[in-house]
Amino acid sequence: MRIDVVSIFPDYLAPLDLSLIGKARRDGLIELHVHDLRTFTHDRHRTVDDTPYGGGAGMVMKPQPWSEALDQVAAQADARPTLVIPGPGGQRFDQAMARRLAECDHLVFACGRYEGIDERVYEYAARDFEVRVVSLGDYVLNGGEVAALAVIEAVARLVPGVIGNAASLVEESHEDGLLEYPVYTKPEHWQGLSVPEVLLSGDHGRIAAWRHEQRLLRTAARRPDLLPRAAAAGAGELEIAVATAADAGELLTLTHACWLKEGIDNRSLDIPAQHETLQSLTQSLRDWTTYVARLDGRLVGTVRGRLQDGPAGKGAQWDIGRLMVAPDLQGRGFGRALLELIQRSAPPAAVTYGLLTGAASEGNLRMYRRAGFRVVARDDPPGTVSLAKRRRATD
Ligand code: J9T
Repeated sequence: MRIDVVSIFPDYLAPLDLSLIGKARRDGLIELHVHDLRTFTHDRHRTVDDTPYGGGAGMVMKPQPWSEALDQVAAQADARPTLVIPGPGGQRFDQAMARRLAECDHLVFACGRYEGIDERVYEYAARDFEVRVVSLGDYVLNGGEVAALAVIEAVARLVPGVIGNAASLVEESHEDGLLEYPVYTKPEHWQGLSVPEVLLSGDHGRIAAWRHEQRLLRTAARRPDLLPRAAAAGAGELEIAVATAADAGELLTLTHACWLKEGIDNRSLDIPAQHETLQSLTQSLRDWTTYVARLDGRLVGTVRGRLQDGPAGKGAQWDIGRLMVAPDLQGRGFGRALLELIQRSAPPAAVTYGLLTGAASEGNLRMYRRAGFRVVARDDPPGTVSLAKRRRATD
């Protein structure tokens, strides 16, 4: 792969001589050329910027040095290169984009400074390049150089041969939409902190299951926006996130709407969910892991889980509750998807799943039986059925 970078601060790109990327260059896997934009100016002061037409703060990069720099790079290109212009107004850079860029034979980076590059440069460049404006995220940098470094590092390591161990590429964060599991090395005890017991067990099945659960938990806690694609696959167009206090109002409305039907089916007005208040519900969000599911922004479903001591001597149980789907959207598999999600979110300590439903809630009972739950108690409390299921390593 050939990479060209055009910048007024070529020294900014010096780190590309180091580490894996530096080695890839020395091994001939990556050919890197850094160009100083000022060498394409023709005045004594080597001017690259000027005041904006229409007024306003700051300076704008002049088009002429850019056209000459890009002409020179294009003249050295075999095919049509991709021109990446880092900028906060660009398409968001992610692992999928890194994979696409890693397939290009020739990438060119145009690093702007000041208030931006004269807009005509983008059009001009499109004659010889596939132009992509790329943003690292929703923040502003002083120039495109640091962003170019990040993109080059993410892309170059995907070029075959740059990273020795191909498996380490596959196993990484973002490759399958989930964050990485936590890792530990020796010593086993350090500063009063221990390595989780499961990792020392030598039981590869248990270790794999634990790592998967950790990935789900971590993704739910830190990046719930990634969950709909990964953990909640099958929930269709539902957007799933971990509930926050900001969801409490809508959640309360959904709870009352869903438990009205439960109350009618079970001829009961003393189901706790019917008496939930904004206050009690907000408190419950602290005690439980609660997911909310939205469809086009509307909160249409929820489920929650909490680790409890199981029956005496039987290990901890992941208590599942408040599985709800808005009455007008039932029967589409959303409930099943939420039930699946909450089971997969159980922490490693859980050996069973448990839940409770109304004795007359036929639909619920059918869904839970299909999901592998079996009745373990009746009428405790009166009018309810308790169901449980052993957790399998593959859950
Ligand atoms: C000048 O470039 C930037 O400020 C920039 C580039 C890429 N991503 C960003 N978020 C900002």
